[in-house]
Amino acid sequence: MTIRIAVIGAGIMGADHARIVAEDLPGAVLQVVCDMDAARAAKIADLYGAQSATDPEAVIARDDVDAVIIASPDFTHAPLSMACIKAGKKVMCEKPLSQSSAQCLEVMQAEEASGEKHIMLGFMRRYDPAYLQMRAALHEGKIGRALMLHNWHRNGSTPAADFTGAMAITNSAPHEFDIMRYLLSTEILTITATQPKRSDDKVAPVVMVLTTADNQVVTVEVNNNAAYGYDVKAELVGETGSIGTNHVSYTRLDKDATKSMGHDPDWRDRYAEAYRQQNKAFLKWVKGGDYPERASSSWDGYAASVIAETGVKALASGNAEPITLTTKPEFYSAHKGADA
Ligand code: ISE
Repeated sequence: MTIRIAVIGAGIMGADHARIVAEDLPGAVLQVVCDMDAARAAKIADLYGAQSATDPEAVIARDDVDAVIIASPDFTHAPLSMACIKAGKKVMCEKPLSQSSAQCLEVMQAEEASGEKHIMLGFMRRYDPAYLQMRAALHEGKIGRALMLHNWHRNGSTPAADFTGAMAITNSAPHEFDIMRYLLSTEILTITATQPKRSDDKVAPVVMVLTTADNQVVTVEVNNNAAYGYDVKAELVGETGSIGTNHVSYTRLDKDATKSMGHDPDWRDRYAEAYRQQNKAFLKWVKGGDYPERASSSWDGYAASVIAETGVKALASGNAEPITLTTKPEFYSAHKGADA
């Protein structure tokens, strides 16, 4: 059975998910691309012979749509995920589930009331080979007990013109907030956040230090104006060793007595394989598989949202702020499922 997928949002991520579904996801067809900008929806849809639309709720309800990928603006993620639950459609929702943890709780309550999982979140680093090898090394005892996790998240320039320091925490850092919980299999207890001052009016980096329920320390630098390229890396430090990402280029240019390798322009290139694997896992689940063990669920989306909200508070207060999660519903307990 070919799964007919609707992609909601025809911006940077929606266009990339439409391409993956249409060109690199055997067993799926790109049925419709939906965007409030009809011309933008049609431009992407026409590339792949799909239909286009402008009403997301109507698209979600369509009988010829089996599953949904939400890649519309952040504020639409929770209400459209709720619409998918109501329509009985499984959804891969780009991060964040919501920048409001209260709204995440509403989605969780609706999902639990439906009696089955409907939502996978687009924290694609859980499907990135580098992070998976780091997690495997930890589980195989290669570095001993985890002590620290260092993260550097650098964009060449801010993803949006009105980007702020708080958005570095709520828009970019949720990737780190999710992957640190997945790598370390723990919850986060406290967060501090601070910024250096730039000499210009660009958004300065945000540096965060977090502590975990297993007495570990996690550092996160988010620099949305690194200038030199898209450069995301991490290092997991254990008691007997350390393992870090080592993203290499496909080529090295030797010229003028210089060796040089390029940085990726943005996340779509750096995480191309992760997005592909994530969407494969989503399709397998939609086709009747178990909920993917690696998947980031609505609970994980809620946890990332609480950490982000607390990080913004810490940036303002200058203090270490406690992170308080609600009791995890049994519904979201460790899911044993198959992954692609
Ligand atoms: C963007 O929204 C993403 O999700 C990217 O993965 C991240 O690296 C970037 O900083 C965000 O703005």
